[in-house]
Amino acid sequence: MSERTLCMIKPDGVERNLIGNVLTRIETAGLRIVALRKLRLTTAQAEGFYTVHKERPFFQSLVSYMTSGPIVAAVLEGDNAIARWRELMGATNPANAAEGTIRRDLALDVERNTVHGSDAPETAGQEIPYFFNTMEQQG
Ligand code: 3AN
Repeated sequence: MSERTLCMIKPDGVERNLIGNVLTRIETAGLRIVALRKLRLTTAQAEGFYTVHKERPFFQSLVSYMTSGPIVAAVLEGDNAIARWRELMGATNPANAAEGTIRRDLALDVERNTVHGSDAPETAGQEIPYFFNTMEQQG
């Protein structure tokens, strides 16, 4: 079944000129890029995005990292896109990520792990409109 998911290239990826590397992996895997933008999150926007983690000990550090520089947000589409994008990303901690995944190949540590992907259809349904309005989702 065709699905959509939110992808982010986080500040460590943008800063190290890895946008093209990540987008190439996405396209090579056969996922379609429906929408794409580069932006810098404000503190309030990063806190809002990661609100499910607000009680976690790493929350403040995560927000400060996510606002430290620009990110790239994208909507990806394809059969089973949510699981396929998470498979391409690899495990949250790059030390545990499988060979050939983005996090294994490119991530720095569990916080600066280069990419984000929605983890379920409900999350994708909240995260996509966080970055893209209806017209921007028509690509
Ligand atoms: P994922 O990004 O794989 O869905 P989540 O949703 O559990 O993982 O975590 C969201 C983000 O919070 C991660 N991408 C990472 O940047 C940060 N994070 C998660 N766990 C830790 C941790 N133990 N220490 C520091 N940062 C973390």
